[in-house]
Amino acid sequence: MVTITKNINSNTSSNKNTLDSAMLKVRIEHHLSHTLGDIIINNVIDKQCTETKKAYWHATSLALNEVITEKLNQSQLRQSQSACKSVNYLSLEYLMGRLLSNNLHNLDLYTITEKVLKSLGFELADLCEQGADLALGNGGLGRLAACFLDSLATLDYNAMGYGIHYQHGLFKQHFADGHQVETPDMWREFGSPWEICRPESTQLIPLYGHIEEVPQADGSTETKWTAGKTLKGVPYDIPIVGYNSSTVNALRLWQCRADSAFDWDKFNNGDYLMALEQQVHAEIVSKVLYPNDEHAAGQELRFIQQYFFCACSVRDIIKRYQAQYGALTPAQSEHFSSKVAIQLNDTHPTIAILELMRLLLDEFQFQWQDAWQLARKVFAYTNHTLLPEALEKWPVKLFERVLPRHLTILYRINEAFLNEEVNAMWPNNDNMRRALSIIDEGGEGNERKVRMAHLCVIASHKVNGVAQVHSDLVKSDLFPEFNQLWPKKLTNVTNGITPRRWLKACNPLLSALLDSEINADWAKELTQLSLLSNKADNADFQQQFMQIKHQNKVALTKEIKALTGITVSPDAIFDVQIKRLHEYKRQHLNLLHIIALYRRLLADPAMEMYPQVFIFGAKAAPGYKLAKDIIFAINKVADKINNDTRIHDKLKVVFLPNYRVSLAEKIIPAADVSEQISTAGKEASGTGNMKLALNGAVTIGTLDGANIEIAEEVGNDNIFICGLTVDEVKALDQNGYNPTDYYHNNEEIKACLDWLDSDYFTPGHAGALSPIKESLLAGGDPYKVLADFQSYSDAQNKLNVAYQDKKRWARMAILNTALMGKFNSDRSIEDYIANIWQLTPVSAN
Ligand code: 7GP
Repeated sequence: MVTITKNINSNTSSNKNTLDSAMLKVRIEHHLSHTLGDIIINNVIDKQCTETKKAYWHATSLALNEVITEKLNQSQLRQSQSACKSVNYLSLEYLMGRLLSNNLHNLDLYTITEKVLKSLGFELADLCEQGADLALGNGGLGRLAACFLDSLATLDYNAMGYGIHYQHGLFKQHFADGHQVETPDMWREFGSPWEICRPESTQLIPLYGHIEEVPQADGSTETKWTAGKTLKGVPYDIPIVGYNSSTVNALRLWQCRADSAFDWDKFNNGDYLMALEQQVHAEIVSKVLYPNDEHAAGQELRFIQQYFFCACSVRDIIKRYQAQYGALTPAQSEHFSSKVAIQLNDTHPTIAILELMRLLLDEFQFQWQDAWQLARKVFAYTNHTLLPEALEKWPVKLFERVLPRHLTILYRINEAFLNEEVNAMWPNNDNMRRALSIIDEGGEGNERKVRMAHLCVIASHKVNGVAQVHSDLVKSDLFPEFNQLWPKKLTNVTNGITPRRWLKACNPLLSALLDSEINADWAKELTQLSLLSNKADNADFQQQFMQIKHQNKVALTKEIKALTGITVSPDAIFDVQIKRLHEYKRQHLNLLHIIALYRRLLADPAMEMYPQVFIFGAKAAPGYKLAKDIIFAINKVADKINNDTRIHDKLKVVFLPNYRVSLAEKIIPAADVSEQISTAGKEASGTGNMKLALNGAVTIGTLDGANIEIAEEVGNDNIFICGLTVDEVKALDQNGYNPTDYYHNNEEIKACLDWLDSDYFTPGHAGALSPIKESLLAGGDPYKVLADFQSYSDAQNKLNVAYQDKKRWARMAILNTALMGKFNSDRSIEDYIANIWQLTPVSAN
């Protein structure tokens, strides 16, 4: 084994892999027998049984890891020798999905691995299904972080992702009588082949306790913090493999443990549970991902998660700096900020600012100004939402109890900011001071709270939104005063997606067609796909493109059957809405239209309509009642429609359970229509919209988030735009929106909503679906579902007609794929590099 590894090692420093099939086979079999233990019983293995497949999946992953780890080591050495600047991406969420297929594609080892496994009697695609999703995130923000890591490694930048090693990622979802039921995610129940534990980088993290002012020889005082408790952070590194590049970076995830595993005295006295108390309390910190999407959680445990992960990460960043460049002293300030960038993925990692300040002041003897200047050069912050309920505010009292020293630093930052910067711009203006202060002096219950976003804006040198319209709203509506104070600080970086996972790996048929058409590595240079535009009207090409879509739809029909028992025809329009369930994303607008279609079909069974299948995938936060009501309603309406023979299969509704990255990879290649119907101004960007369009789905959507930029790229003829604009939504709010007007003036809306009150969809349980109607009428319809209904329904009609013109539709689908080049996450990363991080790439050749 050692000799084989050496042979391979000498070749892995570049992006060429010379792992041949013979070697790969030897390695897989070696891991099977030596690392995992032989599973062959009496010389017979059952290749169909799940355990066997799991073992081969594991062995294949371990074999691949030998190549990956070697590349990781080489990359780290190269990055250190070149003394290049690095970015440290701090995020509480990483929605990685499965890694085997992606890593194989990125290393260009997919085909040979496929051959080797075939010779062993397995299908690689089948084995890939055995891997658990790494669901360490909720939705868009977490998946964006995963795409960015892929791009950073692909472009050969020195980057480290930091996060939490959650024992349980996002919950698993199934439906019981149409209701969402959550069960714990067990992604590493039997270990994970991808992670490397790094005990040498363990960190000890103090919290709680008290502070005191200690007089100094020069007459001043110094704040001393005596912590009440210590947590231990143990890092696990997950290698991030660049596509066709020489770089493998790491995602470093912190696991929380007690400083000491158990208490011998208590154990000896027979108090077994109490002996473990400390351990249980510590392990809870990294036990589970908070399942809230766009809603601040508010509990002490979440606050400690944030602090724990920030403290571990900031200490690790400093430790890595020191290992490379020596002591960190005030004289090194400039140097430090020329080597280290820290990106805050939303406000969840805000405490990193305070922790860096605390370390510089208390442990590295920096003066205030030196520490503050350094911090302001290092940090930058990305905002991902304008929803007020997602903007984090932590009670001052909680800060005081858990992080008393950090609070004193926060006060000083605030004081200097208000007295110097705010006062210089708006002298003696109490209103401005109140509006911009990091401390909210008290709304409800007069509780003082820390506005985390204000601290981020004040401490960062750049603040970005994630699509042009969102960044404009961040300037005009969220932080207008900050924008006046620092006109250059607020900026835009439009999101992107990695074309490796979201086309090359998930859509092999389309990828092969693109390979044969495009004479460039399109998975890196995605704008090259625009060459396809020339073929958008070519009958042969249209036929090939749509044939692939059809094959992908056939594959999805099988998946739908297996997961739900529902039969759908691959000839119908596959209309897809996949994203977290939230009122602002308006799955209930889609539902209302489905109910209207059903009603129209019942009234006129001969109605002209091309068959359409509405496919949903969505998880609702477990505590979000209305979101769960909407899931229930969709499932109940689906039951009724799918079993109603009167409508002759013209309409089907499918809610696929347990939506996650690996399921998205199956749905997206098969989609004809992409539903992006958020209330204008509410969806910061969206990234599912990009993935679906890249795979040839046509968008029906509002002028919101990145939809606007997608429309600019594909042109208005190749997208179905509907609904109110941002300005119209604002005007409606200002003039007083009254949803009951729409209810009374639109006979169809009224009939559909009233239908929900009956027991038609829930036999014997009248009113079970009424909460949706209530939210839209008595609840004031905060997301303007009724205001947009007619426009959406009209756009759906146009779409249904357009689909029947096969040539027109093929042209639209091809142009969507062709014109998504802008939304490569490599482009987003290059924007961050140019405007915010200023890194230079380091590659082997
Ligand atoms: C999401 C936004 O809702 C979505 O529009 C955007 O594309 C994505 O971030 C990536 O930028 N936000 C979240 O997932 C989220 O949890 C709360 O935001 C902080």
